[in-house]
Amino acid sequence: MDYSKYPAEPFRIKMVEPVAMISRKERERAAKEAGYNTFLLNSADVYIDLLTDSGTNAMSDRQWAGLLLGDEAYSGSRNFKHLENTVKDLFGFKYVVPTHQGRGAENLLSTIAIRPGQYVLGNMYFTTTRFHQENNGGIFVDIIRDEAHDATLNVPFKGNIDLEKLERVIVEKGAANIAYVCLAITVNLAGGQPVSMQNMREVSEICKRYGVKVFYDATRFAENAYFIKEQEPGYADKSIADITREMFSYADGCTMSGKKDGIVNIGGFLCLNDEELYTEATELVTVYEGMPSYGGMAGRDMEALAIGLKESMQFEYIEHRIKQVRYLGDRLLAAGIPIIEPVGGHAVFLDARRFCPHLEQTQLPAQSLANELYIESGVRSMERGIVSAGRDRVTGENHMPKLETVRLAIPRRVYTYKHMDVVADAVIRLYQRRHEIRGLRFVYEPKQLRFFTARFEHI
Ligand code: PM9
Repeated sequence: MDYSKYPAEPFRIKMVEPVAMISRKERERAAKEAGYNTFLLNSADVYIDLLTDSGTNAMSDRQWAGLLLGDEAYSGSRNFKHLENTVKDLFGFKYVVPTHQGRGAENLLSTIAIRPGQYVLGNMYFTTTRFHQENNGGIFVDIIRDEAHDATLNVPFKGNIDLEKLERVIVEKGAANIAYVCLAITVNLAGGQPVSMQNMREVSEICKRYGVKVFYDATRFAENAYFIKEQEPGYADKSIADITREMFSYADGCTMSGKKDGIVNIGGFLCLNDEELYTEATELVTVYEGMPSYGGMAGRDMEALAIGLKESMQFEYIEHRIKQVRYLGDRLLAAGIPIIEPVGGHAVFLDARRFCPHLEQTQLPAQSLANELYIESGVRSMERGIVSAGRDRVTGENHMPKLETVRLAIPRRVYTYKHMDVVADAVIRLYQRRHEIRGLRFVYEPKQLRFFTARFEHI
């Protein structure tokens, strides 16, 4: 084993949670009872849970200690001060509004910054983000570079915004009709692909020229910062903290789900520089989340988040994090399994189009593959394809994303390299009998964010 390529865990394990695998017959029953939707499985029926890296992280001893310092006053909690000061210090924004999780922040931002009929430009959609943008009358326009929609292209910084597309849309629609640019670091549905510092700088320059605001989806900012350090000329000797500070210097604010790079189980926030927007956000947060000094989080949650944000920027932590995910990807690539390349920050994405070429996209190949992987091995993953993409609000037609994938998302500090081996072996076994994977169809389709609670049956 090359330990610089795949570093050992930079932590000792001091508490464990036993996991068990039920039999294949029981998994078949569980999958059926869950309507062939991996979201609806009971966690007790799952062996290795790669459904999401969101809120599934293992907290450190310091974070657990922080929980005991929770100041559960209704308002003015000292833990909020700690969180607020930490975020201001790390990200450099003027104002911080706490929320219960990322979509709470998305709701606030979309409500205060979008007028109905305005366009919101983004580097690929994300499910909850686009929901809130559209729910507030925004029209989402994807301006990510074309390569991001092709799973086979192995190019760095595949999450970058296409600057020509950005400028063209601003000129065509008129700057006044652009609500803002939403730049995600990293881009989840493109495979956890990072955005380069140069791209952030150039996006900021163009947007400033036209008077358009730029808000980041900062959910996986530390992973993005690591990729910049590793791959962008001029950043090898900079700390993750310096890179983070520079990244955010090109933004007017951000939404954050603390459940990812905050390394906690719940929490989030909105950052802003504009005082008027901040005032509006504080008025609105009391409606949907709670006081501007807790926003739906307990005091102890805010304490754990303040500590987790700092831990996610420690070099040993983030290097292991990225390289453990890469290890799983490398094992799959070595076995000829089709995945999104390059391997991104938080997950490995199986390319269901190439895995199941015998299934049409309308036969939900990624949903089918995710289910078969569970039945094969007890490994839970998530569909990220046509089901997640949902329907066009105007025409009612299915969005047909080019990427039809199954995401193996790795929770932070939870699983070992051996677990990655178990997952890789399961995928490889399934690949050998991939022709047996049958398509699915909806039997229950929720009106919004359908992937969470939809039910399916075999065609
Ligand atoms: N992401 C994920 O599994 C959890 C919910 S969707 C299955 O990837 C980005 C880039 C995210 C994200 C959540 C949110 C919303 C915003 N942006 O889940 O509300 O990946 O904290 O964050 C999930 P919350």
